[in-house]
Amino acid sequence: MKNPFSKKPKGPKKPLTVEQKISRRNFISFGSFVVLSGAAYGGWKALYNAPIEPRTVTAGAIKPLRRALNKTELVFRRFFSNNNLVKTYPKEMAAKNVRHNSDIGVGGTVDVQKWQLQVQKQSGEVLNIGIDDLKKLPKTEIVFDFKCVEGWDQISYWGGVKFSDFITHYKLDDQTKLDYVGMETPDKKYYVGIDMPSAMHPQTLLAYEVNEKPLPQNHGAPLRLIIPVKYGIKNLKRIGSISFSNKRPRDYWAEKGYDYYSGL
Ligand SMILES: Nc1nc2c(c(=O)[nH]1)N[C@H]1C(S)=C(S)[C@@H](COP(=O)(O)O)O[C@H]1N2
Ligand SMILES: [Mo]
Repeated sequence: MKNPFSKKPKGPKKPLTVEQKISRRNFISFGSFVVLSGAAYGGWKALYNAPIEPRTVTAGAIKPLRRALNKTELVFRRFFSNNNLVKTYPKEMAAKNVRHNSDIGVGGTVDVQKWQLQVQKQSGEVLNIGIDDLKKLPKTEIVFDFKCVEGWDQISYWGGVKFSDFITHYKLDDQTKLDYVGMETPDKKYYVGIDMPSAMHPQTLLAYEVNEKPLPQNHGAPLRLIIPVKYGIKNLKRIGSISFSNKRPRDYWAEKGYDYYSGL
Protein backbone atom coordinates (compact mmCIF):
# COMPACT_ATOMS: atom_id res chain seq x y z
CA MET A 1 0.00 0.00 0.00
CA LYS A 2 1.18 3.50 -0.67
CA ASN A 3 2.30 5.40 2.40
CA PRO A 4 -0.05 8.41 2.68
CA PHE A 5 2.66 10.35 4.59
CA SER A 6 5.32 10.01 2.01
CA LYS A 7 6.02 13.26 0.32
CA LYS A 8 7.52 13.78 -3.02
CA PRO A 9 8.88 10.82 -4.79
CA LYS A 10 12.48 10.23 -3.84
CA GLY A 11 15.02 11.44 -6.24
CA PRO A 12 18.33 13.19 -6.25
CA LYS A 13 18.12 16.41 -4.15
CA LYS A 14 18.36 19.49 -6.21
CA PRO A 15 21.32 21.48 -4.88
CA LEU A 16 20.41 24.98 -3.62
CA THR A 17 21.72 27.89 -5.61
CA VAL A 18 24.01 30.39 -3.87
CA GLU A 19 21.19 32.94 -3.71
CA GLN A 20 18.87 30.40 -2.13
CA LYS A 21 21.53 29.55 0.47
CA ILE A 22 22.04 33.19 1.36
CA SER A 23 18.39 33.93 1.65
CA ARG A 24 17.89 30.84 3.80
CA ARG A 25 20.71 31.91 6.15
CA ASN A 26 19.27 35.39 6.33
CA PHE A 27 15.90 33.99 7.14
CA ILE A 28 17.32 31.81 9.92
CA SER A 29 19.47 34.52 11.47
CA PHE A 30 16.76 37.14 11.22
CA GLY A 31 14.28 34.67 12.66
CA SER A 32 16.59 33.91 15.60
CA PHE A 33 17.10 37.62 16.11
CA VAL A 34 13.34 38.15 16.33
CA VAL A 35 12.85 35.21 18.71
CA LEU A 36 15.78 36.14 20.97
CA SER A 37 14.89 39.80 21.14
CA GLY A 38 11.38 38.76 21.99
CA ALA A 39 12.69 36.63 24.83
CA ALA A 40 14.96 39.42 26.05
CA TYR A 41 12.15 41.93 25.87
CA GLY A 42 9.80 39.51 27.60
CA GLY A 43 12.35 38.89 30.31
CA TRP A 44 12.95 42.57 30.81
CA LYS A 45 9.24 43.25 30.85
CA ALA A 46 8.62 40.51 33.40
CA LEU A 47 11.26 42.09 35.68
CA TYR A 48 10.00 45.57 34.97
CA ASN A 49 6.47 44.63 35.91
CA ALA A 50 7.47 42.38 38.80
CA PRO A 51 6.07 43.45 42.12
CA ILE A 52 8.14 45.47 44.55
CA GLU A 53 9.04 43.43 47.60
CA PRO A 54 6.79 42.91 50.59
CA ARG A 55 6.65 45.70 53.14
CA THR A 56 9.48 45.75 55.69
CA VAL A 57 11.71 43.49 53.63
CA THR A 58 14.52 45.31 51.78
CA ALA A 59 14.45 48.68 50.19
CA GLY A 60 11.88 48.44 47.38
CA ALA A 61 14.07 46.37 45.09
CA ILE A 62 12.39 44.35 42.37
CA LYS A 63 11.19 41.09 43.84
CA PRO A 64 12.84 38.37 41.72
CA LEU A 65 16.22 40.06 42.05
CA ARG A 66 16.10 39.87 45.82
CA ARG A 67 14.20 36.63 46.34
CA ALA A 68 17.07 34.58 47.78
CA LEU A 69 18.28 37.30 50.09
CA ASN A 70 14.77 37.96 51.31
CA LYS A 71 14.24 34.29 52.06
CA THR A 72 17.37 34.33 54.21
CA GLU A 73 16.25 37.50 55.90
CA LEU A 74 12.81 36.11 56.65
CA VAL A 75 14.26 32.88 58.02
CA PHE A 76 16.55 34.84 60.33
CA ARG A 77 13.79 37.19 61.35
CA ARG A 78 11.68 34.24 62.43
CA PHE A 79 14.69 32.98 64.29
CA PHE A 80 15.11 36.23 66.15
CA SER A 81 11.46 36.88 66.76
CA ASN A 82 11.50 34.20 69.47
CA ASN A 83 14.17 36.25 71.16
CA ASN A 84 17.14 34.00 70.71
CA LEU A 85 20.04 35.51 72.60
CA VAL A 86 23.46 36.24 71.22
CA LYS A 87 26.20 34.39 73.06
CA THR A 88 27.63 36.31 76.04
CA TYR A 89 30.98 35.96 77.86
CA PRO A 90 32.38 36.55 81.35
CA LYS A 91 33.68 40.11 81.95
CA GLU A 92 37.24 38.82 82.26
CA MET A 93 37.19 37.85 78.61
CA ALA A 94 36.42 41.37 77.42
CA ALA A 95 39.17 43.32 75.63
CA LYS A 96 40.86 45.96 77.79
CA ASN A 97 41.81 47.99 74.72
CA VAL A 98 38.61 48.15 72.78
CA ARG A 99 39.24 48.40 69.11
CA HIS A 100 38.17 51.67 67.53
CA ASN A 101 36.98 51.77 63.94
CA SER A 102 35.57 54.41 61.60
CA ASP A 103 34.39 57.85 62.75
CA ILE A 104 31.85 59.14 60.27
CA GLY A 105 29.71 61.71 62.08
CA VAL A 106 31.97 61.55 65.12
CA GLY A 107 34.20 64.50 64.21
CA GLY A 108 35.11 67.07 66.87
CA THR A 109 34.26 66.69 70.54
CA VAL A 110 30.80 66.47 71.98
CA ASP A 111 30.01 68.47 75.11
CA VAL A 112 28.45 65.61 77.02
CA GLN A 113 26.53 67.85 79.43
CA LYS A 114 25.01 69.95 76.64
CA TRP A 115 24.26 66.95 74.43
CA GLN A 116 20.62 65.91 74.21
CA LEU A 117 19.03 62.91 72.61
CA GLN A 118 16.23 64.02 70.32
CA VAL A 119 13.36 61.52 70.16
CA GLN A 120 11.07 62.24 67.22
CA LYS A 121 7.66 60.64 67.59
CA GLN A 122 5.69 59.96 64.45
CA SER A 123 3.11 62.53 65.59
CA GLY A 124 5.81 65.18 65.26
CA GLU A 125 6.20 65.52 69.02
CA VAL A 126 9.86 65.70 70.10
CA LEU A 127 11.43 64.69 73.43
CA ASN A 128 14.84 66.03 74.46
CA ILE A 129 16.65 63.81 76.91
CA GLY A 130 19.98 64.48 78.64
CA ILE A 131 22.55 61.79 79.45
CA ASP A 132 21.95 62.05 83.24
CA ASP A 133 18.26 61.24 82.72
CA LEU A 134 19.23 58.08 80.83
CA LYS A 135 21.70 57.08 83.54
CA LYS A 136 18.85 57.12 86.07
CA LEU A 137 17.10 54.28 84.24
CA PRO A 138 17.89 50.64 85.10
CA LYS A 139 21.31 49.73 83.78
CA THR A 140 21.98 46.63 81.68
CA GLU A 141 25.41 45.26 80.83
CA ILE A 142 26.54 42.90 78.11
CA VAL A 143 29.79 41.19 77.13
CA PHE A 144 29.56 39.87 73.60
CA ASP A 145 31.56 39.32 70.44
CA PHE A 146 31.31 42.54 68.44
CA LYS A 147 31.62 41.75 64.72
CA CYS A 148 32.60 44.14 61.97
CA VAL A 149 31.81 43.36 58.31
CA GLU A 150 35.44 44.15 57.52
CA GLY A 151 36.37 40.83 59.06
CA TRP A 152 37.47 41.50 62.64
CA ASP A 153 35.64 40.71 65.85
CA GLN A 154 36.33 41.39 69.49
CA ILE A 155 34.73 40.48 72.80
CA SER A 156 33.77 43.75 74.44
CA TYR A 157 31.88 44.92 77.51
CA TRP A 158 29.18 47.58 77.34
CA GLY A 159 26.73 49.14 79.75
CA GLY A 160 23.66 51.31 79.29
CA VAL A 161 19.91 51.27 79.15
CA LYS A 162 18.08 48.51 77.35
CA PHE A 163 16.31 50.01 74.33
CA SER A 164 13.05 48.34 75.38
CA ASP A 165 13.36 49.80 78.93
CA PHE A 166 13.94 53.22 77.39
CA ILE A 167 10.77 52.73 75.30
CA THR A 168 8.70 51.80 78.35
CA HIS A 169 10.06 54.61 80.52
CA TYR A 170 9.35 57.32 77.93
CA LYS A 171 5.96 55.82 77.06
CA LEU A 172 6.92 55.19 73.45
CA ASP A 173 5.13 51.83 73.22
CA ASP A 174 2.80 53.05 70.48
CA GLN A 175 5.86 53.96 68.38
CA THR A 176 7.03 50.34 68.49
CA LYS A 177 4.01 49.33 66.41
CA LEU A 178 5.84 50.94 63.50
CA ASP A 179 8.26 48.85 61.45
CA TYR A 180 11.53 50.75 61.90
CA VAL A 181 13.70 52.84 64.17
CA GLY A 182 16.02 55.39 62.57
CA MET A 183 19.10 56.78 64.33
CA GLU A 184 21.40 59.58 63.19
CA THR A 185 24.50 61.31 64.51
CA PRO A 186 23.95 64.96 65.62
CA ASP A 187 25.59 66.19 62.36
CA LYS A 188 23.49 63.67 60.33
CA LYS A 189 26.60 62.29 58.58
CA TYR A 190 26.10 58.71 59.78
CA TYR A 191 22.70 57.11 60.05
CA VAL A 192 21.15 53.68 60.40
CA GLY A 193 17.77 52.04 60.04
CA ILE A 194 16.86 49.13 62.33
CA ASP A 195 13.86 46.80 62.03
CA MET A 196 11.71 47.07 65.13
CA PRO A 197 12.11 43.45 66.36
CA SER A 198 15.90 43.85 66.42
CA ALA A 199 15.65 47.22 68.18
CA MET A 200 13.35 45.71 70.81
CA HIS A 201 15.54 42.61 71.19
CA PRO A 202 16.45 42.19 74.90
CA GLN A 203 20.18 42.61 74.22
CA THR A 204 19.90 45.91 72.37
CA LEU A 205 21.29 48.81 74.42
CA LEU A 206 21.59 52.56 74.31
CA ALA A 207 25.09 52.30 75.75
CA TYR A 208 26.90 55.02 77.72
CA GLU A 209 29.72 52.89 79.14
CA VAL A 210 32.46 50.60 77.90
CA ASN A 211 34.47 48.59 80.48
CA GLU A 212 32.47 50.32 83.25
CA LYS A 213 33.64 53.81 82.22
CA PRO A 214 31.80 56.55 80.31
CA LEU A 215 32.19 56.11 76.55
CA PRO A 216 35.26 57.86 75.18
CA GLN A 217 34.63 60.26 72.28
CA ASN A 218 35.95 57.81 69.69
CA HIS A 219 33.53 55.10 70.85
CA GLY A 220 30.58 57.45 70.48
CA ALA A 221 30.27 59.57 73.64
CA PRO A 222 27.96 60.09 75.28
CA LEU A 223 25.56 57.51 73.82
CA ARG A 224 25.81 54.83 71.16
CA LEU A 225 23.76 51.94 69.93
CA ILE A 226 24.90 48.44 70.92
CA ILE A 227 22.90 45.94 68.94
CA PRO A 228 24.53 42.50 69.24
CA VAL A 229 22.19 40.85 66.71
CA LYS A 230 23.68 43.07 63.98
CA TYR A 231 27.08 43.72 62.45
CA GLY A 232 29.19 46.66 63.64
CA ILE A 233 27.93 48.97 60.88
CA LYS A 234 24.53 49.20 62.61
CA ASN A 235 26.03 50.03 66.04
CA LEU A 236 25.85 53.79 65.54
CA LYS A 237 28.19 55.89 67.66
CA ARG A 238 27.15 59.30 69.04
CA ILE A 239 23.38 59.10 68.70
CA GLY A 240 21.81 62.50 68.06
CA SER A 241 18.27 61.51 67.17
CA ILE A 242 15.91 58.56 67.21
CA SER A 243 12.81 58.36 65.01
CA PHE A 244 10.11 55.81 64.24
CA SER A 245 8.46 54.97 60.92
CA ASN A 246 6.93 52.36 58.66
CA LYS A 247 9.13 53.54 55.82
CA ARG A 248 12.71 52.36 55.90
CA PRO A 249 14.85 55.06 57.48
CA ARG A 250 17.90 56.00 55.44
CA ASP A 251 20.95 53.89 56.16
CA TYR A 252 24.52 54.96 55.41
CA TRP A 253 25.97 51.58 54.39
CA ALA A 254 22.80 50.23 52.78
CA GLU A 255 22.98 53.25 50.43
CA LYS A 256 26.44 51.99 49.48
CA GLY A 257 25.19 48.49 48.71
CA TYR A 258 25.51 46.65 52.01
CA ASP A 259 22.58 44.55 53.19
CA TYR A 260 20.01 46.72 54.94
CA TYR A 261 19.17 44.09 57.52
CA SER A 262 22.84 43.23 58.31
CA GLY A 263 21.89 40.61 60.90
CA LEU A 264 24.40 38.08 62.14
N1 LIG B 1 28.82 57.48 63.95
C1 LIG B 1 29.42 56.35 63.52
N2 LIG B 1 29.07 55.17 64.06
C2 LIG B 1 29.66 54.03 63.65
C3 LIG B 1 30.61 54.04 62.59
C4 LIG B 1 30.94 55.30 62.03
O1 LIG B 1 31.76 55.42 61.10
N3 LIG B 1 30.34 56.43 62.52
N4 LIG B 1 31.19 52.87 62.16
C5 LIG B 1 30.50 51.61 62.49
C6 LIG B 1 31.34 50.46 62.31
S1 LIG B 1 31.63 49.96 60.72
C7 LIG B 1 31.84 49.74 63.35
S2 LIG B 1 32.66 48.28 63.12
C8 LIG B 1 31.66 50.21 64.73
C9 LIG B 1 33.00 50.37 65.42
O2 LIG B 1 32.83 50.80 66.73
P1 LIG B 1 34.08 51.11 67.63
O3 LIG B 1 34.86 52.21 66.99
O4 LIG B 1 33.57 51.47 68.98
O5 LIG B 1 34.89 49.84 67.64
O6 LIG B 1 31.00 51.45 64.80
C10 LIG B 1 29.95 51.61 63.90
N5 LIG B 1 29.30 52.86 64.22
MO1 LIG C 1 32.46 47.89 60.85
